[in-house]
Amino acid sequence: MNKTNYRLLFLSTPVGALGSGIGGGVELTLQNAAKALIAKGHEVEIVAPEGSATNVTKLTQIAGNMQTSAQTQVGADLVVLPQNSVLENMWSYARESQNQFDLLFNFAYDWLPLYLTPFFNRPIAHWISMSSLSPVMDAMVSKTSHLFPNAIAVNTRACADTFSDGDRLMIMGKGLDVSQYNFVKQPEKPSLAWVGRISPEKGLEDAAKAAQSTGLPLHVFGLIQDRAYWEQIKTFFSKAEIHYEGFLSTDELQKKLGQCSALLMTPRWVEAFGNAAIEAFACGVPVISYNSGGLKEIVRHGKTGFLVEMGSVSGLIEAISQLDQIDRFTCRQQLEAEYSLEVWGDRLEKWFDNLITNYSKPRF
Ligand code: HBI
Repeated sequence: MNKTNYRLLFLSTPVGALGSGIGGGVELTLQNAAKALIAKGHEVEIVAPEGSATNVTKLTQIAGNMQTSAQTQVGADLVVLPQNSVLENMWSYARESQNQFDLLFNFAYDWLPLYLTPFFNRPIAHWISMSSLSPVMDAMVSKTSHLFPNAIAVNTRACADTFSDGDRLMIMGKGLDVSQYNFVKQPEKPSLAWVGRISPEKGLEDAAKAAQSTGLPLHVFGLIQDRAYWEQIKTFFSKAEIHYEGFLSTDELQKKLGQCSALLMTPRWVEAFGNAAIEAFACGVPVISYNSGGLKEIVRHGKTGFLVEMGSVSGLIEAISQLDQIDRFTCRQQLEAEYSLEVWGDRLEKWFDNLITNYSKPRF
């Protein structure tokens, strides 16, 4: 059968401009998904808030007020939408231009795009980038998963299981552009890395404590989202050697990350995936992580890193002492086998084939 080249509209997260780091992992996910599908001959246009930047494909910037972050809506029964919301304006643009596309791909972790799905005359695929956070969002995820079976994807089974209709969600994994990451066989000197938005749910304090106990330097990469939390950690762990490296481009990040002995992942929440884990693997860096969320499905204990009991800093320290058991090339091999753009692109394309071929508006 001759392969159809799709015209796809990607709608980014409304919490921040693409490239600002405010959108966290979902910015990388969106751009890698666009790369993966463009490599397979499809066309992608990205819609994102004003001030966004990308070198991957055509970008349409939309004005309006940023959306309130879902992390501030934990447990909420209400939907919050600012006046002249960029989310509302992005979806007005989508409604006006939908007939130029075969499918829309939503990356916002928000109620509105899910609710709007039956109002459109094009299939909408949804990427749910975090675990369950609020009843009002969970209810809309469930409702949409019943109206449009297979239209909602998550990274991992662990993330899906936090939603009441988790069995109706597609487990799509993740992919990255392997050619952007250089494998480092052996770092020049021992050190630890931590990558992520610096915010309480990411548990940076545990990594600082492990660094202080082992005396190893800790290189911290990511946007300082919660300044007070960051200052608290530096004060409390004043004896730890902490180097803040900033929110870096992929190329700058991989150069420094590759020189680390291990990446510590210390999430306090059910980490939906953990982009940093596969970026570390791409550089040959083993991952020491809490045995929680998506990381349970990514890290091979004793092979590409270690999984320790949730919240156990002593477990982190124990694992750090066993790092010489890990062959760093195994990390790179797992990445290439399971998380390359080709592997992920095939999965996304099959998903879209199914949604486009079987699309029909629900009969009410
Ligand atoms: N909050 N309301 C809202 N919408 C998002 O798209 C969103 C968010 N908080 C965090 C976030 N996206 C991303 O950082 C994660 O999806 C990775």
